[in-house]
Amino acid sequence: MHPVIEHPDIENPADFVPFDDSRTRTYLDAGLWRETTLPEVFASWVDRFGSRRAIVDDTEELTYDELNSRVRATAAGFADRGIGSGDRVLVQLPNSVCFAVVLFALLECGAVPVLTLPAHRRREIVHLAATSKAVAYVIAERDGNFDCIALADETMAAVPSIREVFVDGPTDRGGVHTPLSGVVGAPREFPRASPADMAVLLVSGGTTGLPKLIPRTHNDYEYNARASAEVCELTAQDVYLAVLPAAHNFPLACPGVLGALGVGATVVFARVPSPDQVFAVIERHRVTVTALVPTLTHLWCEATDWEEADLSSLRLLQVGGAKLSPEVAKLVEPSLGCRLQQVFGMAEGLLNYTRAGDAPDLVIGTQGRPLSEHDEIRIVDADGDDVPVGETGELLTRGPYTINGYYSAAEHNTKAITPDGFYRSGDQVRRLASGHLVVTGRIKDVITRNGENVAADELEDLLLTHPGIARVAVIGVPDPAVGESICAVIVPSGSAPNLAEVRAFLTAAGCAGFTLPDRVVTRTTLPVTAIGKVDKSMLVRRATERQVRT
Ligand code: OOB
Repeated sequence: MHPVIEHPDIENPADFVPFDDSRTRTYLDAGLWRETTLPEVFASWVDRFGSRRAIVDDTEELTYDELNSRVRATAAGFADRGIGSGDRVLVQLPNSVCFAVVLFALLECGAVPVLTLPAHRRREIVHLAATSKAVAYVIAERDGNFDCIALADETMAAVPSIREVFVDGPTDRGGVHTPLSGVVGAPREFPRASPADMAVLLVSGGTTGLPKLIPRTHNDYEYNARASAEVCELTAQDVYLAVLPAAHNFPLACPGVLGALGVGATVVFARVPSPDQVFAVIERHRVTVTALVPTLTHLWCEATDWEEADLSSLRLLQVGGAKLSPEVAKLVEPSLGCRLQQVFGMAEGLLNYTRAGDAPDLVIGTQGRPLSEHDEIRIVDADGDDVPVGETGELLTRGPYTINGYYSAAEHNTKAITPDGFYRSGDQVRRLASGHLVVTGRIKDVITRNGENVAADELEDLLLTHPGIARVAVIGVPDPAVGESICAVIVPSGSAPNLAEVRAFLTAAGCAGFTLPDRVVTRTTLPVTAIGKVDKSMLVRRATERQVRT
């Protein structure tokens, strides 16, 4: 007997591409999807774990019951202000109890949160607001020194669909800003959404161009978080630290905030990932699990040399978002005293995890294997043909929690999704016989110099083995003579090697002459994206500007 498949309530069919009936049946029959909505699962967590500690930040702490009361009052407050079923609402909040309350309150009243990151600025926010046709924007009053209200005003001026700005914190500027503290109403029941409809809009994590909106359905996102919690063996005894921006898929649902709350664990929100502040948070709350990007992982490992805090409660460090070098991977257990898990994921869906029982070389040297038996993986060459096991190609994927199209992007979707529904990840990977994937780079991260293709990531991997190089990004800089010239941007450790030394080092490592950098630039840091990945497009822009000036 098949459960009834409810069809999503689609405003404009071109905006949201749902799962088709056949795959919907497969995932329901396999018991992966539970034909439920996020507000319903939230209510079930409250029933099961009511008096346990749910969420904590640096100013307050709520049990599941207390969180529920806040969520229900805030949901009613949003509804009283005209926010209703299917309305998109931009959320841009730092890691905090407020973030969780707003997220669950919007879901409760049927709105679709558009989960932007605190580091997004005018360019991204205006684009995301316009594309989602958001009716409201929830922000903090400020983010460090940054005046978020000014950003909200600019966004409102540029995007007429936004009717109201809700502000967490003091709002003494009057007019259109509504203090979140006043968004309170009498709790009530809201109509149930379709589990097949979109629950949240995530933001794509690319390092080029403007971000895209990623519609995740109730069915698929609930499964995403629950299955991830199982793989990470999360239990009610765990304390999960959200230190990457919680609006990002990794700390939100892999298993993150949602996965942790789903098993009755406690979520601790921290705003600052630097060891001098966050190590004390780990000690104070006896944090057991957290998720980081590779650059932070390196920093945390190094910081254990001088920071005194007791990190003995940590049992699992998840690392993902960008390639973790084996050198840094090897540092995790001895420095932080916990198990490493590599996570290769994407907001678009597919997640790969190394598992507790995996041999050390798989944990150090691979980016894990797919979460679900129903994840379909293809690795294809430039013609779209499958490559043999062990060979490199582009990763295409389809499965129970991978999108069928970006939101409101019909034209782009014809390129991003194959005719049979596989998402083209743009990632270059190789699959081992065990099913584990090794990420070797981005398809587009290839520099074309004098008609020869040079893989940036291969040079980066080699350069990282140089003792004078702590971090490196190899980029192609437009050059009228050769098309693109090869530039190595280096963060030195100790004395930086110069161009001749870098070329000699790579030559000794067996690199061909045409792959050697034309230029070496030394920096104290590399720019990063909103989630902390090296921002190569920014480096290329800077290098290009410098070239124009000189
Ligand atoms: C995560 O999600 P996004 O959407 O910010 O970025 C996805 C892209 C992937 O397509 C890949 O290019 C890269 O980030 N990436 C990795 C990686 N994890 C992500 N590249 C190499 N090694 C890894 N371990 O970044 C994300 C979402 C959920 C969980 C973890 C990461």
